[in-house]
Amino acid sequence: MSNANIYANLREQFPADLDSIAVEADNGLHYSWRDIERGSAMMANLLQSLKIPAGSRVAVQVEKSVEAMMLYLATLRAGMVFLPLNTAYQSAEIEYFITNAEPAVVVCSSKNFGWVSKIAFTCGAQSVFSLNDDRTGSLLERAVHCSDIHSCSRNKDADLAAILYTSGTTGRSKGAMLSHGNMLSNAAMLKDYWGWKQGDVLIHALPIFHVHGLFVAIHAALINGSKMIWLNKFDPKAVIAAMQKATVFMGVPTLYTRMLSESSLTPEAAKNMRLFIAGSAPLLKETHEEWKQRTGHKILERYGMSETVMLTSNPYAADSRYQGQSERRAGTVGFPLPGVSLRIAGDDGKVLPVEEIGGIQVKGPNVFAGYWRMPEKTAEEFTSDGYFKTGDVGKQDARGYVHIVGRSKDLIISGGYNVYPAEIEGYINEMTGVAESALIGVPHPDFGEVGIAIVIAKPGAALKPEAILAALKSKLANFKIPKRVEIVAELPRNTMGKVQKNLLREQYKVSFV
Ligand code: MLC
Ligand code: AMP
Repeated sequence: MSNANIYANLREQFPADLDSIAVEADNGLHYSWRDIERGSAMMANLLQSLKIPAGSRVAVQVEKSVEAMMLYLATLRAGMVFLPLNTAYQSAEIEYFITNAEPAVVVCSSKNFGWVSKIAFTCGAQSVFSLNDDRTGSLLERAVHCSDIHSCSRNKDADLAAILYTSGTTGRSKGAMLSHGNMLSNAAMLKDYWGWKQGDVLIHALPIFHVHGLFVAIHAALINGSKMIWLNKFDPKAVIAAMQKATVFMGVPTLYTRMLSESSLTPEAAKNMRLFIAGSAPLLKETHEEWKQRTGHKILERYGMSETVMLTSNPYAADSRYQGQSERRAGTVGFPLPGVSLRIAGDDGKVLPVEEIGGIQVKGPNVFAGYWRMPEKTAEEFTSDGYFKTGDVGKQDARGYVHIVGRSKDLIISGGYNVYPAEIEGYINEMTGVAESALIGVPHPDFGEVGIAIVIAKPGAALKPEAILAALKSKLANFKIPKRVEIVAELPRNTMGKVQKNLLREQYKVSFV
């Protein structure tokens, strides 16, 4: 029987010449395919030497580096479950994830080792290692003594490969359980759908703790045996310079708008490029248009989620297998990907005809099995016939293109990161002198959307916006901090007493644009 382990399948596509370059890192180091194979083998052997059972969680909060990618591959090879954590998360957030996922192994930066290891050991972790972006830390010190030969774990499609938490803290955050089969089916299909070919080179400039940078980008390059030009941090000038020797780029819309501000972005700079892909947040039509004018390329927009990996995509090129799918249309997220079944449902759950707006529901080999240890939440999010309710609101037009027009979930997407208002409101509401609060998303030229907190004081209390912001900064990841706090006398409510966030969004919509 074939092995569904993702690493085993990616490894099969490595080029025959293992000494050719797999990753060109921005610190000047070049890693061969053999380095990736050997480095991840040593780390996998280290993980297995800990005598923890298959399926153990390995929680990782480290700065981006090629070694961090190897740790991801090592976890897969060892048959364990990877749990990536945003580097911006602070102690209360990390404590929630570790308590909930109960990892056997935690890996963090040396600078955070003190507080992270305390949380980890309190929650029953067996080992805590450090790993830094300059190739230092106890993980590598230990792994270097392990064999560089490793026999990959054998897995079935349904075996758990990763858990991705989809929001903040305070008990509401849910761990989406993705299997080897979910991710492998998606990677193999995208290789074909996006026309990956020999000689393609990917510019990797995204963080590697979310679906976009970790799965879509890394899997795409590895399953095509393609070299990556690796930037630990996004820098618009460096990406534009790298286009000379690359062919594919993936980014959230903010990365595109930041590059558009650079005078070095010209058709000449982008002439070697084959494909620009955007997703994770809505790409404005203006950005699409401006990019076309400045580079001659039409950005290909696609849509996905932590729970489903990729769901829809604009077409790469005309293909007789997908008739009618040839044009990349700005303002749409394209067609349901091959194998993905997508429908639009009304509030009553009935499937709606084309052009009608409703909730987007999906089914397919890429759709996750459920939320970690939350069977009730999982049951709520699936229909009785097995469709996952995405929480996104949209329509499918007569030509089959999917349009996302809003969200039924109260969510702000800022620079490609998700911010759940309920979490931030919870923190604000606990502050002395606060009666209540509402966090709303408003348009922003750089991040697409940012949060504004509207706060009501208790009678007699004198609240200061700066104090509220400072208190939030001490507790929450920086991207979740509202860009402004407004103290007001009252919040607009409907007859049921519910805060009308749509009115607030309308009132504050020109705050930053
Ligand atoms: C940084 N800041 C943000 C922010 N990122 N504020 C709001 N939203 C964000 N996304 C703030 C910090 O709080 C800080 O504020 C200041 O900006 C500088 O921080 P920084 O870390 O130096 O920022 P920078 O490096 O410029 O980061 C911006 C960015 C980054 C756009 C490069 O946010 C990013 O890499 N975004 C990509 C997210 C991503 O990969 N999403 C994929 C999700 S997967 P202060 O006040 O402290 O100075 C998914 C599924 C799918 O959604 O379909 O793909
Ligand atoms: P996450 O939970 O971080 O994986 O974020 C997933 C959410 O990002 C989706 O449910 C959408 O709301 C949003 N998203 C992803 N891609 C797009 C896109 N191309 N356009 C609009 N929203 C998107």
